[in-house]
Amino acid sequence: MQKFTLAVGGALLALAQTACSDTPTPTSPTRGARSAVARADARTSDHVVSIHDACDGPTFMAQGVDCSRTSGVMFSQFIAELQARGSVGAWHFAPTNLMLQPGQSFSALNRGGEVHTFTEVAHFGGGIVPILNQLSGNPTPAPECLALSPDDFIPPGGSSDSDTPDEAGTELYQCCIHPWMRAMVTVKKG
Ligand SMILES: [Cu+2]
Repeated sequence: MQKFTLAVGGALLALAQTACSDTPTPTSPTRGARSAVARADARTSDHVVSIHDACDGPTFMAQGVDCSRTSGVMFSQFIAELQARGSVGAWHFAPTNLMLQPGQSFSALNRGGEVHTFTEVAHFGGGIVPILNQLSGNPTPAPECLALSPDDFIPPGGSSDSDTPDEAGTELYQCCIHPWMRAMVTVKKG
């Protein structure tokens, strides 16, 4: 257990450093401004996919994992559930199946306490944290998750850019940190 927790903390720490390396100064005012813009984006979209987690701030922060919530699922419980089930229920997108009329827009809003991504992939796969890939049974990263830019990381309270798919069909979205967090967005035929 101790090995797992250290590995996850280290991986996410490395991830945070990588994610910030391209941005000049990721100070909290900048992040706050971006979140405000992002929330406005979510408000004006026709549909919103909510990003949920239940991280317990104190025990996650102790492992080097950023979490803005004050209580919830303790880090040890998170790892135990992931080991037992390959997923952690409170970490999910809602809805998991979104139906759009042609021309409608949508965005994803982070209502949790951790950073997440809402990344379109051709096929569901693993993300960028090897230990979470392993414990969730997604050993091979989705290629799209290996080509993320700093803007793809959605902080608590932030949202993805509003998107209006221009073709009927189904798109797949996943979190590139917690690869069991998945959603399908289907645009009906006009
Ligand atoms: Cu996530």
